[in-house]
Amino acid sequence: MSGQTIFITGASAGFGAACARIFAQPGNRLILTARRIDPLLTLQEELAGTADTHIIPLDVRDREAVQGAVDALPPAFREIDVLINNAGLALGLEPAHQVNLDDWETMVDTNIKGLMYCTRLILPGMVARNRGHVVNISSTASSWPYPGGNVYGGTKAFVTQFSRNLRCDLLGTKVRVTCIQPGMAETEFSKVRFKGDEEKAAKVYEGAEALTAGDIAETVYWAVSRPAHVNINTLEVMSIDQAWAPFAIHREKQ
Ligand code: NDP
Ligand code: 8X3
Repeated sequence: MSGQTIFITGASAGFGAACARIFAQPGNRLILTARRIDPLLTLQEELAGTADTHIIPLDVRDREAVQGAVDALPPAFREIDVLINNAGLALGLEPAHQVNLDDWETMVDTNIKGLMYCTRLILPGMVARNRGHVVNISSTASSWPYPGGNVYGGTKAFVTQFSRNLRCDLLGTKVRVTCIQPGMAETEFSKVRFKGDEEKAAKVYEGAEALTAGDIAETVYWAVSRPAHVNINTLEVMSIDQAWAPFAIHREKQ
């Protein structure tokens, strides 16, 4: 895993930052992107001496900015080997008929369109070099519905199916595609979902041992470090304290 150039979206927190830490090895070059520059600078400082890093303040919803960021990569960082499409978010848990439509739009723009832009702009180089790996962070919410998961789960279902379709398009090349579907993991995810309400966010994980960002980074690292002829298609990863619910049945009062 040395000599790799790794482009990570959403590297300012959670899974993305943990991926940066695990891939930070001598000889690797990390491109760390997110909207917030301060945590990226802190991470860059932390990783100094372990890997070369290039940080880019980037909102993946901004197609031109993604194009500009890819076009302006310094020569040493241009040949991307691994793209970790991780930037994403859930907003709210309201039922569909009460939800804030702007929140739905933000999730679509980030989780679907942002991931599309990064993939479309970085993939041609991988195909031209006949080498590369796209890792898409989906979710258990892509397969398993839950109340309030409405558009968030829908965006992650897109990520899962898009990953499979990419595999079809890339057949005949040596470019790999992996889709990771994590379950409940304690990061800034719930704080973002509940718009800064830390108490509500903490309740999501209360009394249970959630996955950590490091668990998911290890999973990504494992998938990427398989021999070049092995493609890990999809991995669903859950905490031991999480499982599926039974079917919900509404009963009229008896
Ligand atoms: P965090 O909130 O801790 O991290 C999310 C990251 O995404 C941040 O670095 C944030 O950076 C970045 N991000 C959000 N919006 C944008 C944007 N428009 N442009 C660029 N970067 C953006 O959450 P997680 O680490 O948990 O989430 C990472 C991914 O994992 C997401 O796709 C999420 O849906 C998925 N996931 C999370 C699970 C969980 O339980 N935690 C489970 C399953 C999947 P910044 O705000 O600085 O832009
Ligand atoms: C995050 C996990 O269950 O909150 O994707 O949707 S969940």
